[in-house]
Amino acid sequence: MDKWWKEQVVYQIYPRSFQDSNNDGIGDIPGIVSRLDSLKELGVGIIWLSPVYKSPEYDNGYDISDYRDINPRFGTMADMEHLFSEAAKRGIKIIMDLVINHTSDEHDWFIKSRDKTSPYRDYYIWKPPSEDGGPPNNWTTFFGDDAWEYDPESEEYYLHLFHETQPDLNYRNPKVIEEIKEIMHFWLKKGAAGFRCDVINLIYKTSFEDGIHRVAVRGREHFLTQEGTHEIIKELRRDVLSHYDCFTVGEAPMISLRDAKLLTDSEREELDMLFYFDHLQVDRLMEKYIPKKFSAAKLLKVLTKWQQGLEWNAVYLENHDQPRIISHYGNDGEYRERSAKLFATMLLTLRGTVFIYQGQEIGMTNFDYTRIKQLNDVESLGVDRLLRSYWIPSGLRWKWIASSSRDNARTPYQWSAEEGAGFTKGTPWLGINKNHTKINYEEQKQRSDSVLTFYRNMIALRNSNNTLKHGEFAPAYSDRQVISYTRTIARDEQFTIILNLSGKPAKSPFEGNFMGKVIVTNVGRTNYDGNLAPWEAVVLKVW
Ligand code: ISL
Ligand code: CA
Repeated sequence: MDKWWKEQVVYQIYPRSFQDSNNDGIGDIPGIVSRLDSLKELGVGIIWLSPVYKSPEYDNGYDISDYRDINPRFGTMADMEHLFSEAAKRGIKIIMDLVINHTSDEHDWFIKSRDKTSPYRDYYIWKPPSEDGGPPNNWTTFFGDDAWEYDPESEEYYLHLFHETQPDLNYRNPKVIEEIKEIMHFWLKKGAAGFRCDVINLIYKTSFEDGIHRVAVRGREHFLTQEGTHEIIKELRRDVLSHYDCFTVGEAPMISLRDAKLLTDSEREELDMLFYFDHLQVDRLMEKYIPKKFSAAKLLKVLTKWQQGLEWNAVYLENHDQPRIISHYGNDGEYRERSAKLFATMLLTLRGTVFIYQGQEIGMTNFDYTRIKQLNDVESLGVDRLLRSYWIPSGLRWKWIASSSRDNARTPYQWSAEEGAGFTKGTPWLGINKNHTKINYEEQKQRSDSVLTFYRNMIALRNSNNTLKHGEFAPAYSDRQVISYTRTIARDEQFTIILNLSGKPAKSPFEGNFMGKVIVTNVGRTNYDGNLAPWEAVVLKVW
């Protein structure tokens, strides 16, 4: 059998929004334990758990103040150990979120590093002001601000590529790398089956020269996937990961295919797979937020580039940083369920390890907020400031932010139609979408034509079919509405997948002379005649 992590579907849990068990309005670990049976029924084999470590939560846990302890708002270490064992009883493994590009500014290391004479000073990137007394260079963060924060005590700046409460670690310091190895051993010994490696392609900064002029993330050419990063990942794999039966999936903003190959080709022994972003930016300028026209043909081109370009992919359409796919590329109104099933079909027929994000399996939509004050996300608020500095009027700012904000994916899970959506009986930390009365797990669990049932069936098909897991991907057809691709194991089996990514009827070129048995449909089709209804997905078994 190939590597077990190529055979299973992964389910990402964002703990603060999944299930609250003590009615403080925040999801927690005991809440996750209480929902494990629903994940088992769904057919997932691995959970990716977003950070539950001690944190002041300026970036909702991606700012860690103690890697070896649990945020009391999520529970205790005993709760975490109980989650590992309860998941294992159900044959479910858990990978942890490894956030090592930066820590929280409340981490003990950083508190000590504020003292210029401390041995921890060199754990971070401290620099004196430039001649004019300003920041050491012109870099800017992923959240729209300057990347340097001045510390009047020690009269130097420290680097942070994200929020100012997330100081970047210094990977030129071997002591930092040794600390990270110990943290990885700690969680692997606890039972973690591997790691999702947060912004792993940013960790090594080759130089601190000014970056070329850009609107966002200025200076990236000095820290995006540098040679030093490859060396460190190889070392972590050699000294830690290779001693356990585990896997890694890197998250790599702005990654090129060339660099992604270097990070994931198996003979290089670095990462096992990678989250890239291109396929979710087909209708966006500058990574996110600024919309441009969607093109189905462009999406197939991008999917093909990555499906054929990498030895193995991590395939996903949603996570805690992305808008809900049916609101982003689909239709979250009249054809909500049908378009949700279309994207389930796309996701579960692509080659690679499949990642499903909580709520995607019940067709949750973007939030129903109407103004920026309702948002929590530090990125959305930073982008609003950045757009305001370019005199973008507030109405347009809100339109762009509402369509891309990370809070779209962070509204509490909609378990039932009751008040609190079955997520909490307290006041939720983030507003629950009012559409939970219609879109919820309980309502769909028993319904044979629900999005949830469709995901369960697609996952079962995927889990049982070698061609859908390992078959070769090839583009078959595309136009402004329709994309089609095949999955093939030579002399064994071939599927053709045809997706109408539009709200209008469409035709595909396989009309008439096309043979193939319908094995998946989201419109109750029994035989295929080349016509496609709005948002229709069909999978044909050709031979
Ligand atoms: O999608 C993004 C870039 O296009 C950003 O939303 C995201 O911040 C970036 O991908 C990095 O994400 C990761 O690191 C951040 C944290 O805020 C995100 O939640 C995490 O997924 C800093 O740790
Ligand atoms: Ca709670």
